[in-house]
Amino acid sequence: MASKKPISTTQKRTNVLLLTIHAPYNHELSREDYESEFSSLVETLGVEYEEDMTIKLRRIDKSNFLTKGKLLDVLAVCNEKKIDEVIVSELLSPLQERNLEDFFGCTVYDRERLILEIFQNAAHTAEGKIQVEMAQLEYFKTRLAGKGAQLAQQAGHIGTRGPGETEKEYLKRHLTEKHRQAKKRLLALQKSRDVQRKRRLASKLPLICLVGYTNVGKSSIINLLTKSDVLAEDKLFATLDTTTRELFVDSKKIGLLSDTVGFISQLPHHLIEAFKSTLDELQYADLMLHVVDVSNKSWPGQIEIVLGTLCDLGVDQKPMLYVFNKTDKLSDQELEELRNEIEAYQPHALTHATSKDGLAELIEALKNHTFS
Ligand SMILES: Nc1nc2c(ncn2[C@@H]2O[C@H](COP(=O)(O)OP(=O)(O)OP(=O)(O)O)[C@@H](O)[C@H]2O)c(=O)[nH]1
Ligand SMILES: [Mg+2]
Repeated sequence: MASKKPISTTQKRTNVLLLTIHAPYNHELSREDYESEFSSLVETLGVEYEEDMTIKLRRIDKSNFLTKGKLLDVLAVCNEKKIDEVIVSELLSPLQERNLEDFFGCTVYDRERLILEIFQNAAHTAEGKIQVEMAQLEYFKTRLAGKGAQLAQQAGHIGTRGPGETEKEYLKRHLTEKHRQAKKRLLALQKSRDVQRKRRLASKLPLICLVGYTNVGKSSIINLLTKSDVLAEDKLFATLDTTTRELFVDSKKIGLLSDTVGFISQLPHHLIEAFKSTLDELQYADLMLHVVDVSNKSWPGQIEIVLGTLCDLGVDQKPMLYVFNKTDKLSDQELEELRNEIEAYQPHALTHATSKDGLAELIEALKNHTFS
C-alpha cells in the first residue's frame, strides 16, 4: 500500500528503530503499559527491530513533533546504528513526518500507518477489506506532497490530468474517486446487512454487543457463550468483522450477541470513520458488555479510552455491564483488591474466559438483566 513501501516485516537487512514517545496528552496508560502496547503492535505486524528508544516529551513541536534536543538524540542513534526505518508510537502530521525523514535521513512511519497495516492484514471479509481500503485512501490523501508519482503507480490510473490541474490535484481527485467507488461497493454490501438487521429488529430479540479494548477477551467470551469459532488470538486487532450469534441461557434464547473490532489508545480517526459501518451495530445495542482485561495494570485507563471512543461514535448512552475478565491471572490478594477498585463500575461481573465456568457471574447477570 501507499506512497512509500510498506513497513519492512521480513527483510533482515533493514535496520528498524522503534521510537516510543511519552507525550503530554497520553495519560491513560502507564508508561510501561504504553511501551509494551506499542511493541505488541509492532510485533503483531511481524516487524523485527534492532533498536528501541524511549523519550519523554514535555511539549509537541508543531513542525517536527520532537523538540530540538530530542531530535539530535534520535539522529545520533540513527547514524550510529545505520537505521533505515523509524517507527514512531504517535500519530504524526504529514509535515512532521516529512521533516523527521529529512532530518534523520531515513523512512519514518507513524502510528496510523502501523495500525493501518495491521488492519489490512486482519481484514478477511469483503466489507472489512473495503473499510480498510477507504481508511488507507484517506490517509494517502493527507500524504500526497512529494510522493505523488509513486502513489499514482500504486493506486492505478483513472483518466488523465485535466487542463491546468497540478499533479497533486490530479492525484487527490484520483484518490477521491477511488474512495467514492469503494464506498459504493460498501453500500451494496451493507444492503444485505440491513435486510438481516430488519429481520432481527422484527424478531424483537435484544441485541447485546461486546465492546472493549483490543485483546481483552471479547472473542473468547462470544465463543464460550455461543459455541462459535471467532478467531481469538493473543494479537492486537484479531477481530475486525462483526459476528452475531444467538445467545441461549439455560436453554432459553435471551438475545443476540455481537462481537466486533476492539479499540486502542489513539485509534486513527480515518479508521474510526471507515469502520463506522461495522460499528453501526452498536447503535442498535440494547446492552453493551464492556470487557476489561484486569491483568493489564492500565485497565482503568483502557476503560476511559473505550468510553471516549464510544462517545465519539455517539453510542455512549447505552446500558452497560462491565465484564472484568482474565481474573485467573490474578493472585487471591490482587483479586481482593480488585473487588474494591471496581465498586465504582456498576453493574459488573468478574470473569475468566478459560472455561465456561469462568463466565458464571456474567451468565447470572445476563439472566437477571431486564431489557427495556
Ligand atoms: N488467561 C486468560 N487469557 C484470556 C482470557 N480471555 C482471553 N484470553 C486470551 O487473550 C487473548 C485475546 O483474546 P481475544 O478473545 O482474541 O480478545 P479480543 O478482545 O477479541 O481481541 P481483539 O479481537 O484483538 O480486539 C487470547 O490469547 C485469549 O486466549 C482469560 O480470561 N484469561
Ligand atoms: Mg476479537
